[in-house]
Amino acid sequence: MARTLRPLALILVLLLTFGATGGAQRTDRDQRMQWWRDARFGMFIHWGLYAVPAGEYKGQRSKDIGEWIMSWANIPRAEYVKFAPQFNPVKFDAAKIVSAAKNAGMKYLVITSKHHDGFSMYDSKVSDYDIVDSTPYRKDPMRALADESKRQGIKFAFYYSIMDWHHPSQYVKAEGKDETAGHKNTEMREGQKPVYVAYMKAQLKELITQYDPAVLWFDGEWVPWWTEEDGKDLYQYVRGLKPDILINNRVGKGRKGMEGMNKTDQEYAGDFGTPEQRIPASGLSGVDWESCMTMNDTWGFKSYDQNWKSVETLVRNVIDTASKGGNYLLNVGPTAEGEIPAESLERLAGIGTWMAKYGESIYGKTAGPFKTQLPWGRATSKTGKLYLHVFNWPADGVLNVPGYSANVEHAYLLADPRTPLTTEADAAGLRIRVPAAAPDPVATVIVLETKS
Ligand code: H79
Repeated sequence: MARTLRPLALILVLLLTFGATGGAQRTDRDQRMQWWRDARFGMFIHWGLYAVPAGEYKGQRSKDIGEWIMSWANIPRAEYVKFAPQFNPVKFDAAKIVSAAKNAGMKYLVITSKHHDGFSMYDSKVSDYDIVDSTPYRKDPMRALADESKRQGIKFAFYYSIMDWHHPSQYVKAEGKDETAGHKNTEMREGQKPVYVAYMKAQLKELITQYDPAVLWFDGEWVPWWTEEDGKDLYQYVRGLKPDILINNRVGKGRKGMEGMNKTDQEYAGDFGTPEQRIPASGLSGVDWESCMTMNDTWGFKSYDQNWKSVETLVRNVIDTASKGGNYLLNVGPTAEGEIPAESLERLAGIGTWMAKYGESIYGKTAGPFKTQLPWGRATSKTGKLYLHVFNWPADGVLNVPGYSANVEHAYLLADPRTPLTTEADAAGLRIRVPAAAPDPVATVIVLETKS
């Protein structure tokens, strides 16, 4: 009995862990995921009313994230709405933002249509609390961004928060907190959930039918009144409106905290896992995931956050993520005037310089074959080719690839394909003779072409 049960149990666990959602065939899923798996690198944009206070309320500053100011500064709705008449992003330039993403080597962008504060960044017909109806700007920047993305050939996508600090269905019940302020959890008023779900569905229908987003990136799903059943229903609703759309795992209750991958006790809604502010320690085979990360310590603009990551760190994060089979979604937080901060633009340009030279090693590539992490860097691969990303260049002119025994036909620097590198195989693995000095201080890419 036990003997026949064991394989069945194993199959069940595998199904629960890697199963696609909503009964979709693996092939359908593979088809709609294809562009996203190839893309590997996208831009996250957190932009909303919170850019007006820019991390400061009545002289109070915080280490906390900018878009959560309504929560950490305990701002009641009636006060927070006063940022709307001050929001006039006259320097917003869709072409400049899309070009910045493209030149950085990003293949898609995901922008906040509505964050936890409940303010809609597009012209919604089911709310007046939006950028067209309640700010002096009176224009729809999402329209401009969607159009410009199409023009420049980059995928356009929306973030949407389930938790809503503005909607009358929700309120806050916490010691010392205003009932109408922001908080990490909202309570749902008796009988109001169907009203709120109908509101979300009306907004999602507007977003999908009018802007044709490639992805819906949900968030704020952890509130106690949102259930996995609600998540599955919303997933099906969104997919029904656009059959090939991609939906993250925060639509339902699958996500395991900031680690972002799904819990494995059942089948959860969503097409990909969402680690936040981290890159998994090792590759995860057979699952799709995307690590989202900030360039400094905030998502929404804060005037005084200067804790910027270096270009070297950011490029290596792109590589690290791709080497583990995931995507990297890197955030920018435009100001209330509508501009990406100069520090972010500089970093995007720096990443772009590296990507222009070495992008082939990232796009359409997946995890390398190594079981343990390489001592000097990372590896990505595609049938017949292995890309070695060297972070720490060897001092003795020999790069050791431990445990690697494939038959290497050609070895060369990706930036110099016509100069062959000498390789020798031995019991310990492969040895590659390399130039004395690192050709690229951020990451040099060596290509190994193998016999298939
Ligand atoms: O939009 C950005 C942030 O505003 C938002 N997600 C990114 C993409 C964000 N939400 N929360 N946080 C960041 C940090 C708070 C996490 C917590 Fe929880 C919410 C701690 C407890 C509830 C979710 C559930 C994470 C851990 C458990």
